[in-house]
Amino acid sequence: MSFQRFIRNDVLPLGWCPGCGLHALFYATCEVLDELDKTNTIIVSGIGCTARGAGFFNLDSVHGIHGRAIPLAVGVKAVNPDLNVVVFSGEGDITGIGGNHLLHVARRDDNIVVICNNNEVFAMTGGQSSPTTRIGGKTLTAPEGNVMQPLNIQGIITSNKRFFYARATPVFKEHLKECLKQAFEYDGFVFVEIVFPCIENYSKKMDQTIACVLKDLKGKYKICNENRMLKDDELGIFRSE
Ligand SMILES: Cc1ncc(C[n+]2csc(CCOP(=O)(O)OP(=O)(O)O)c2C)c(N)n1
Ligand code: SF4
Ligand SMILES: [Mg+2]
Repeated sequence: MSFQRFIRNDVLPLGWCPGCGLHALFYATCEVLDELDKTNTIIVSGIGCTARGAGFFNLDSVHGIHGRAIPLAVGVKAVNPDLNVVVFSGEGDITGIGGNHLLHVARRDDNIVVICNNNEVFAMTGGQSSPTTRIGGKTLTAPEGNVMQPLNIQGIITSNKRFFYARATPVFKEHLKECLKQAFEYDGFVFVEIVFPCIENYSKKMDQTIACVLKDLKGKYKICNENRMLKDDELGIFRSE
């Protein structure tokens, strides 16, 4: 078998910018689906650059509306409990407009996987500040630099009794794949945060080339192999059991 079986080659290219982390994220996901033989997977998304992943996979998918990927996924799981229900959406979708759904799906421990691509901006609409824009990050709506504290996603997820939170980046591919493997095999609510800033509508505007972004990610993050709260500069998995 090959990971290629999970890609809808007839629709490529789907139009993501050169250097965007989404390419590597989706290819790595196909490799993991292939290795686990997860043909029972369905992809659910909202709206945004990340959400266009719903059309990338050679799987059943629901490309929904902005902010409502999680309730759609919960509905799919409720009537098809045997499916591996996987949400792909941006942090604007999942933690901004859809933030209320996130609180409650995590509290209820619904058995779905949410893979949230945190690129720090509303990328598809041109690069407005999002709930996770770093302090000092320059965006369309904060040209002098964001002054607000970014949302602590890990804190929200891990405040529940049962939880699974992972942070990964496509820059460390093997670690990303390990996170996705554990995510697809966990029984309960899973949140995987993917960190990779939007190249075109964020980093470029701060005069950062793709090479700078990759170098920064490689230099900033260390992989934590302990099961504990991750520091801001760590990648890893923190799960309750
Ligand atoms: C209800 C609604 N509000 C606003 C929009 C406009 N809109 C489309 S994509 C988007 C932001 C996407 O940001 P994010 O979810 O972070 O995804 P990204 O493009 O960064 O991957 C917005 C605000 C919309 N489509 N629907
Ligand atoms: S606008 Fe940003 S997030 Fe969207 S495809 Fe381009 S680099 Fe990726
Ligand atoms: Mg975004």
